[in-house]
Amino acid sequence: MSDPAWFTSAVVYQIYPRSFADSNGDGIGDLGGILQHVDHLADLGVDVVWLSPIYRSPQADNGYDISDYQDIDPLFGTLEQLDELIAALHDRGIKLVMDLVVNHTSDEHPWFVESAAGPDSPKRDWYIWRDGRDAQEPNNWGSFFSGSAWQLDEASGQYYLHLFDRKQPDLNWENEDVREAVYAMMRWWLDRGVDGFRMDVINFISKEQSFADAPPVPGERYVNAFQLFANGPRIHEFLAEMHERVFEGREGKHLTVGEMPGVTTEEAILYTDPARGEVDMVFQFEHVSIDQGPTSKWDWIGLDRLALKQSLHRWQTALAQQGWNSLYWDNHDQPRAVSRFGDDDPAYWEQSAKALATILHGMRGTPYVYQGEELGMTNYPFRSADEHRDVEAVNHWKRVLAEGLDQQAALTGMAKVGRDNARTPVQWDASEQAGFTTGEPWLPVNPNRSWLNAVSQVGKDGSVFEHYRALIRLRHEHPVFATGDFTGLMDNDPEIWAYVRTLDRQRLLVVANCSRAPRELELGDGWAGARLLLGSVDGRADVLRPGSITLAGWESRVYLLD
Ligand code: ISL
Ligand code: CA
Repeated sequence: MSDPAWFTSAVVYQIYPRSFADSNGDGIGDLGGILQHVDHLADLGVDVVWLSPIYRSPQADNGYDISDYQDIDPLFGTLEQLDELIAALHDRGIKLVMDLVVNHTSDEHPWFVESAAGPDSPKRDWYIWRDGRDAQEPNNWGSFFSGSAWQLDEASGQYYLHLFDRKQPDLNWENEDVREAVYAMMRWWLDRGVDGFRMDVINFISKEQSFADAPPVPGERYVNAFQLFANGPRIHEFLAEMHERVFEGREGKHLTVGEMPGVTTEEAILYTDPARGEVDMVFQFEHVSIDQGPTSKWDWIGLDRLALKQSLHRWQTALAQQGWNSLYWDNHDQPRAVSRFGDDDPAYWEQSAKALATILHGMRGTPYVYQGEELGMTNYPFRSADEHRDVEAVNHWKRVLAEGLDQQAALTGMAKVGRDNARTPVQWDASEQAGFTTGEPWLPVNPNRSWLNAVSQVGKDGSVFEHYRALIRLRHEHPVFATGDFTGLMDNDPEIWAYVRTLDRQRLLVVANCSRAPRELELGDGWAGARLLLGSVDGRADVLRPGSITLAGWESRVYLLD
């Protein structure tokens, strides 16, 4: 085998700037705040930072609606501060990856303003304009953020497509000038010193050009037309072209990760096969859809932990020979991992946060840590609809009211899977605003900041933070973490999460008890003599003896035999 790619042993940390740290007291996190905390990232030991969007934006979707790709929104700071951040990170050996949001722009982007000027505009074709059908939308496609995916432009009488908010019109990737403009922008950022891109919903950029109706869903006026815009006819062509036009001939170790809702293992292999030159890795969505019912993301049906484990193990096995995957429990769009997949009851919170970390970081793939995850931050105790700020939740609630849908079910869904769970301020210390701001934070701080915060964990033996730090160090030290083969153990046990990684003579054993009750495990004599690399409970024997072991509730361990 040729040398494994550098990112197989790397760990990425995601910053959602709005909620990370505020340096000027306006209650909104900013670049100045990130600059104050770069040592937190260096202490943790991560290799790459992925920064959610900080470009100029009307903030309809917290920056995922961009009106200028080549400037920083004053809310977050200046280009000079970004240069400073790149330098501060590079000084510490950390790369910076920017968010690339090019399925759509803001409706305030000059490209769209020009496109909307009229049917004869030279940029008309840069977006997706269609005539209506019988004085209604061109088709039945629904927006991810409720309602139709088409917005009527009164002046021209035509509609434009927006898969997300109406302030996020979709670019027309069939148009070569659009593609060249995007590639030029990407090169500009690489020239400025950034190390790659996380590509927002990048598997949506090639749409089925018929714009036919999606199969109707009884009782729904607008439906998710997923199969007509995800992984579309020219997607591989576009990504290969992007790779060639942007990265070819460039020195350095870049990182590209495609966010791809609905991607299958078969497609992921194609997207990430190095020989095809598309992206380094994908974000798949299978494991973050397991607690969702068939109708929508708000239809929360509770967690089937066996299904969760089997899903992740299936991805491990499917990409064993070819392809590379990202590993993540949460991000700015998902509820907090420990509340969703672990147990955030104070009695089990710490062990379960460490168990989730152990399970994920022991796998094959590139692990991602979402800000606050390294502290075991939890969901926010949402009680009412007006506590939510996110456009997705706000629009959903409007629809629930307008259509007389079940309010209690909607509130439960919003509390369980609403995106603002991940967006409450990072808890730096125990003070009232958790050290996030000297002003009023844009979203309230979780009340558990009194005991759950960075100050009480950094440098404290046995803390969640120190556990993450240890796992990241292990990936750097032992190649078996990066490239070892994966074999699932006890695949039908809903509580024990266990697997083996193998590389040459090295064998790694990862075991976690995903339940409150202690569990006895028969490991078999083959593991006698294995060294305990990391455990979540203090005082366990350093070396495994023949026979069984007993894991306390939510305890996890990593053993190495070589
Ligand atoms: O989960 C989803 C589909 O399975 C959708 O909510 C959505 O496609 C997905 O989360 C895409 O997210 C990204 O694009 C959005 C933005 O709001 C998110 O913050 C971003 O991560 C539009 O830019
Ligand atoms: Ca600020």
